[in-house]
Amino acid sequence: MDVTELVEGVLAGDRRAVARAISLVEDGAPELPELSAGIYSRTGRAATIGLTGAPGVGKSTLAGELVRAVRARDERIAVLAVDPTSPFTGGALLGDRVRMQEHATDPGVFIRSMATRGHLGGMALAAPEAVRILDAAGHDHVIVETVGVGQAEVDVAAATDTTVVVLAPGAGDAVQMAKAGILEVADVFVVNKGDRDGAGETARDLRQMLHMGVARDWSPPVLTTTATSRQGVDELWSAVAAHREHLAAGGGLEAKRRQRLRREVESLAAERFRVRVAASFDDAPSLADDLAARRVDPYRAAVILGETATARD
Ligand SMILES: Nc1nc2c(ncn2[C@@H]2O[C@H](COP(=O)(O)OP(=O)(O)O)[C@@H](O)[C@H]2O)c(=O)[nH]1
Ligand SMILES: [Mg+2]
Repeated sequence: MDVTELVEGVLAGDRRAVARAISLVEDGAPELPELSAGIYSRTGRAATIGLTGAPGVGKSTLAGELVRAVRARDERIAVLAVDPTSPFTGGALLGDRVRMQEHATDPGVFIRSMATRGHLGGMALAAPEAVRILDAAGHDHVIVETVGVGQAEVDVAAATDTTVVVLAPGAGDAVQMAKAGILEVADVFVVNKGDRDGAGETARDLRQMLHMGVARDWSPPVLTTTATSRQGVDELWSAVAAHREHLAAGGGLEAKRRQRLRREVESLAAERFRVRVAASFDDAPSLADDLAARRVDPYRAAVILGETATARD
């Protein structure tokens, strides 16, 4: 494959090139480093938004409405629906596409689902590269929707400029979120299905829970929406914009992105080293024997293995 051509296609915003590039990310293809090198200097423009919350709370419906709001201003937007736990893009993500069907033929909108396949380090490392591809392709906004609210999903959704946590009326949700560490990473809370009984109560419970938490320099607002009738969507968009302005004004956006990149590179480097270490037992054939015969203890063996891995080329 001609990666130079692919890079040019992505930078020109060509949809097929973008789709192809994201498939390379999913597969952890060997062309990935070259692709990354080609696009990286052209990233950093897009505003990124993470949408997380339990399955069925209305994330995709809300994403579709946010797309509509962005398109009304004639800006470009991409939605990346991510399933960090499944190697297949399963039913949940298919449902997402149905929910955003009306935007499918709009050239200013790119919708794509993504699952982990071959990528080293899984979705936590694959998703940021996919977002950069969408960014380099000229989308003004990139929404990252995760299928659920587990640790992997929270990590993916939190790797954005603004993380939106969506709930629906009903007991248990807020407690579950506190456990998953979501209260700390959320910048905006949405209680969707505002047309259902108990929406007010859920919002109240959530506000109370937030009051008990540690004070932050940004107090996450708790909004109520009814995505199916478009109620509260403009307010949600305003809250996202306000958070972004807050970040930008205090230099926090740069700091947040910088920290995110550091963590990403640390994980990439660690993953590379882990693979080398695993392969290094072959370079030190007697080490396993020495270990088994109790001539070398595990701590000493780890040092030897690490050195063997470092010397590997
Ligand atoms: N009553 C009601 N139903 C909603 C609302 N928003 C979404 N839904 C419905 O909830 C279901 C799940 O929505 P979906 O967007 O796929 O949720 P996701 O799994 O979080 O992405 C769909 O049948 C939606 O039509 C809402 O505000 N009120
Ligand atoms: Mg969805």
